[in-house]
Amino acid sequence: MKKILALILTVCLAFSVAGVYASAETLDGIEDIATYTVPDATQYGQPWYVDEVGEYKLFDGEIPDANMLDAARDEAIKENPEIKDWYAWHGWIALAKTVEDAYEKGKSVCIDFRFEREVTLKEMIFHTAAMATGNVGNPTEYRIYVSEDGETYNREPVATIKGTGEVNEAKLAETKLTLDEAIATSYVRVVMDAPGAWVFVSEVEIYEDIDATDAVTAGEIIAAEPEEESSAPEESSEPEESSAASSEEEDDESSAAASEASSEEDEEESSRAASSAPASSAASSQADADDSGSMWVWIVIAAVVVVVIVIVAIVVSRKKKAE
Ligand SMILES: [Ca+2]
Repeated sequence: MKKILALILTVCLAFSVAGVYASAETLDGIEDIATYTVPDATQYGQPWYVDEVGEYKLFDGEIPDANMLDAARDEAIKENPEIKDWYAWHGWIALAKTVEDAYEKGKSVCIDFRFEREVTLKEMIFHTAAMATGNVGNPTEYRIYVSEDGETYNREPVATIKGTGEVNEAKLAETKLTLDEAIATSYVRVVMDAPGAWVFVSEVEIYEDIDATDAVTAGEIIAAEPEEESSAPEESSEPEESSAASSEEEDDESSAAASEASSEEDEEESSRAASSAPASSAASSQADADDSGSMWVWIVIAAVVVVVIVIVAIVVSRKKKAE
């Protein structure tokens, strides 16, 4: 009896291991074909402790621990007691939203990544640090946008994840963001919400799913979005302001016909958007379900068949013993 039980367990284990392998994506690191910039657009924040020319601190493999941070600070102060940028060392970049000469708290900063070829983006891992002093915090939220040309990004993030959000306490954070479906793109923008004045990023890992051969492209995602005058992602998060502004303009024109026509257009546009967006996401999730779902159905059927055979064998052997 014990032997039979062991056999059943072995068979079940074998099937679950096979299932895990069958459903796993093949992820491949793509930092070696990536470069990045920290746009000097006040809307997104300003680079501060940035890379020297030809230097890519975010891909140098150095992820500081607390001791390294303290050592870097002590060394910098020893060299120059007046130094303000204590943490401007080789391991990372620091970003802050600034207003003229002052830092603004709780704003968003961004990094734009560019790849040498179209990649099937699947996962990003961000290594950041919060500091005990200096208003340095781990982002409270990460948002990912994609672009076809490196200039126009989609408005709705293709993925969003909460960060740990510590500020003014020493805490290193590792935040992993995985896309539901891989996206084919050469340009990726990451927007981070800062809990304080600074975001310190030491390393970014980027992975593509090399099995995702029919991934939706950045161009398709952008084309599926409703048209809007602005293409900046952060502006779209303030719909109240922009709609108030446009209705004011209409009032100035004092043309009832014009505003009626434009509101009809808006309705048409928004209904088109509403119908197209869920349709495409439903399609992709359906494809996903077909893909991995059918695999699991067969594995479960096979497992059930094996278990039934084993049970029948047990019953038969017992009957024989009884006879
Ligand atoms: Ca680094």
